[in-house]
Amino acid sequence: MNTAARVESIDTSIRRRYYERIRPLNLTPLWESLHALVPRAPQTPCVPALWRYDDIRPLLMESAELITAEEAVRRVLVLENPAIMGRSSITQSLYAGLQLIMPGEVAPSHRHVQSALRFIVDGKGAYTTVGGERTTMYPGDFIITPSWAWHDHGNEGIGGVSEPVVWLDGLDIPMVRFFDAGFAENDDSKVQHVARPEGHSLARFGHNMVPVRHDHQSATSPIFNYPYARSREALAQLQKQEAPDAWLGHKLRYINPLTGGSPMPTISTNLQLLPAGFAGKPHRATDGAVYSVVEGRGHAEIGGQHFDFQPRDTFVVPSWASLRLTASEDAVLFSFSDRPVQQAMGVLRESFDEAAEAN
Ligand code: GTQ
Repeated sequence: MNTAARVESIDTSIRRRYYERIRPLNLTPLWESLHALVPRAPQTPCVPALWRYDDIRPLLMESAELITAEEAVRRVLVLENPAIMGRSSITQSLYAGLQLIMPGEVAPSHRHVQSALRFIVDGKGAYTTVGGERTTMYPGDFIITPSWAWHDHGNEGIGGVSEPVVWLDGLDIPMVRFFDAGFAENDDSKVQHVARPEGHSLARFGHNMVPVRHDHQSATSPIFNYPYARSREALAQLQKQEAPDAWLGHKLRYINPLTGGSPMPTISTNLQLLPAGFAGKPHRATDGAVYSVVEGRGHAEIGGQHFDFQPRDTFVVPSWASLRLTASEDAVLFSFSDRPVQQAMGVLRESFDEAAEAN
């Protein structure tokens, strides 16, 4: 027998004894795990899931009787992917949660390396202050807290309305944890000093114009509130003017006006309109995504599983799971994913062919 033939016929128990001998030296044989380490196609442990707001809202309101926003620092129910419970992750790279702030409450000022987005789901009259500028939050607004920016939230009511406000938090917590790059600080004061008038960033950067002399250096967009009224108006115009894309409907991505890239370095965000009667074709991408339903009812078929959605629901589409969207009424969906990171790595893949349903 030549060497190769002799080795191929070796008893696996001999190999196992060898593995036991190398383990104390912190060594492991690649050939036992190679296929799992470099799979032929993405093998996410995450599963599709939908969180019904009608189920969650009473539980969120109950949380306000258990703990104040101030004691909690952030009173949030974390949306955990059911297949990876205990990791505060909705996908491997993204965190999502529903944050509640009651009238009169304050969520004290702090800052951290993790970037956050807020997508306002329910109620109005709350504000967030980011790096010295305050913005009042309305349903459907997409608001950014950049990495390391001071931020506090409050709810003082507006126009005589005083009601609980709930938003979807999306953060890159799992990414920062993966890189072990997290730092955080509490502020000296609970509420930040407001240094600039409300709407200042939007006036400077939010009209397809930017100040000729500005010193914005950050990797995050200089706009930190993308108001729903404006984004919705764009979709309404498009709906009148052109046919919807067969896969996505009318889908726009938010941009950093200084770069044309995503408003946040780690998270891309989108708003899409599915016209009543829309029956989209299946598509998939390696960036798993979180969706928040703003308007309308419809259906998402995610990796072969079926979910009916209605306003304020949240659902998650795992990496490389096929997604098919249909709408019985005009429906508007906000979504976010780790796309900019995958693009920076050169690994983003997506498929819009008719065969996306296979696998
Ligand atoms: O509002 O600062 O859902 O720091 C998780 C961590 C929200 C926030 C979250 C946070 C925040």
